[in-house]
Amino acid sequence: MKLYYSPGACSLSPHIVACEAELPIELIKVDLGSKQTETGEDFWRINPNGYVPVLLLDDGNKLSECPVILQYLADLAPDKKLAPENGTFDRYLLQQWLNFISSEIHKNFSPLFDPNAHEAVKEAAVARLTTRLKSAANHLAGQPYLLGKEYSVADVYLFVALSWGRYVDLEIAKWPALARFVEKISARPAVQKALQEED
Ligand SMILES: N[C@@H](CCC(=O)N[C@@H](CS)C(=O)NCC(=O)O)C(=O)O
Repeated sequence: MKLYYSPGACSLSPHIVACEAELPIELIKVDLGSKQTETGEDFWRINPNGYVPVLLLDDGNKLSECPVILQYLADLAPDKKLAPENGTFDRYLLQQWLNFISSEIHKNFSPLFDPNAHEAVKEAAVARLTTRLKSAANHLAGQPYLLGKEYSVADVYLFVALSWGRYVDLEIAKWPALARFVEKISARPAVQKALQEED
């Protein structure tokens, strides 16, 4: 399997999950500015939307979209219990969190990284992020992980999104529950391994 990634981007989440699940994965770095891969491929041909992550399977099939790739990888290693079993109510709760992180958190960070975004757009994004992060913090105040006692791929995705706070001057530490969560997840060996591999 090949994972097309950009260092520190949302593609770090499937990278961490591959490390957690001990799945063999080949990393292909993408320059998101030029849309060229480090192997000289035109990334537009890998993903017509031009964004990472993309998971290229050994049979030639491809998957994009973080919430889907994360679940696919978790399902390849069921013994690691990184996602509740398919068909259970807990699996829908996992998907609820993955969608929340994707549309309410991840995508509200996007204007903050966009040098062409107007100040008003950035302010609106920060306001929305603030309410969504507060909601995640309230949820995590009483339990170690998003799904309760069980660590899952949703925690990995949230951890990666929270790591962007420092680049856009959004202080995650103002929510102690989130700060504790980040500290806990970042101490995991698989997380450290993926961070080192992305340099
Ligand atoms: N809907 C996609 C969004 C992925 C995404 O926003 N990727 C960013 C990095 S975090 C990216 O590659 N941006 C470059 C671009 O859109 O040109 C997903 O969930 O995977």
